[in-house]
Amino acid sequence: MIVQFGSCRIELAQGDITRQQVDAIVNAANHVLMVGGGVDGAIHRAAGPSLMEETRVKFPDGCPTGSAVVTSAGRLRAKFVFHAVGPIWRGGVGGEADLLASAYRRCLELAVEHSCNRIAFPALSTGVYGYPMDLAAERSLATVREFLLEHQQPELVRFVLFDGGSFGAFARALEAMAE
Ligand code: AR6
Repeated sequence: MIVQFGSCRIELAQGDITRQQVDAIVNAANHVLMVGGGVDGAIHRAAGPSLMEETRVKFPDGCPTGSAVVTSAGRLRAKFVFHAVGPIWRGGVGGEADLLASAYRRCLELAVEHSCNRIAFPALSTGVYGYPMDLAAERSLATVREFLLEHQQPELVRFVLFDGGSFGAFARALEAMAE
C-alpha cells in the first residue's frame, strides 16, 4: 500500500526489515544500545559484528528514549542504521505517545541530514516494549505524514511490518489518514 503526501510517499510492506534495500534502516534499539531481541537482534545478526563495535565506540552513553543515533550498516543493503529508542508502554500515562513521535521525528531528521531519500522503519515499540499496535500505527503514521508535508523529504518512508496483524493495523490507520 502506497500513499502520496506531496512529493513524498509512505509505503507499507510486510516482511523482514533486514532485507530492505534503502538508504537507512531504522533499528528498534534500547537506551543502552545493547543488542536485544526482535528487530535489534535480527539487524545485528544480518549486519555483522562491526555494527555493535561501532555503536559501542561512538555511543558509550547510549541514546535517550525518544531519540536516535546513526552508525554505518555493516553487511546490510543500506548506507546507515538509525538506532531509535522508542518508549516502553506503561499504560499511556508516561508520555509514551510524545516519546514515540519524537523517536520517529529524530530518524527523519537524521535522514535529511545524511541525504537519505529512502528510509525503512519497523513498528517501533510494538514488540518487547508493548505499545498497542493500533495506537502505535496511528501515532507513527501521523508523525511521519506531518514531517513529510512540512519538509518534503525523504522521498520514501517504508514501514516494514512483520506479520499480517501489524500490517493490517497500519493499513487501516493509513487509509483513514488518506481519506
Ligand atoms: N523485521 C520487521 N519487523 C520485525 C522484525 C523484523 N525482522 N522482527 C520483529 N519485528 P521489537 P521494541 C517487529 O521487540 O518493541 C529489543 O530487545 C515486531 O513484531 O523488535 O521497540 C531491543 O534491544 C514488533 O511489531 O522492538 C529493545 O530492548 C516490532 O518489530 C527492545 O527490544 C518491534 O518489536 C525494543 O522493543
